[in-house]
Amino acid sequence: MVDSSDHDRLEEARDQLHQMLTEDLLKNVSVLVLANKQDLPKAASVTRVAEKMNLASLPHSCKWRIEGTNAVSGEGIYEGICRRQEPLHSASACAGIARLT
Ligand SMILES: Nc1nc2c(ncn2[C@@H]2O[C@H](COP(=O)(O)OP(=O)(O)OP(=O)(O)O)[C@@H](O)[C@H]2O)c(=O)[nH]1
Ligand SMILES: [Mg+2]
Repeated sequence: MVDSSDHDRLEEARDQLHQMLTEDLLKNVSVLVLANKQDLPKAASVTRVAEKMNLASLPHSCKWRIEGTNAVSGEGIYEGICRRQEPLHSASACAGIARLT
């Protein structure tokens, strides 16, 4: 879960995610990114969070999906977790970013 309104720390989140995914043990994991605080006016859009997190550059073996959430109301969280069985977008499917907004 990342704070979409904390623009500076999105870079830190990006670096942490990409670093973690270089670990051998994590090489086959799927990634669900919850772009939280979507209700705040200064929040980056889900598309923008995906771009800032550089999701499209994750290794091709890594399936990922991004979902906008509001952790206060719960919006998006159920959808994000309950859709986990659905195929995630592969990193090569850049068009997936647009479909997720
Ligand atoms: N408006 C809004 N507020 C949220 C949301 N999720 C969490 N919060 C509020 O954010 C506050 C906590 O902020 P966080 O960013 O999680 O934590 P922090 O104190 O900034 O500490 P860090 O973990 O270092 O970022 C609490 O008051 C939560 O109620 C959300 O989706 N929308
Ligand atoms: Mg914070």
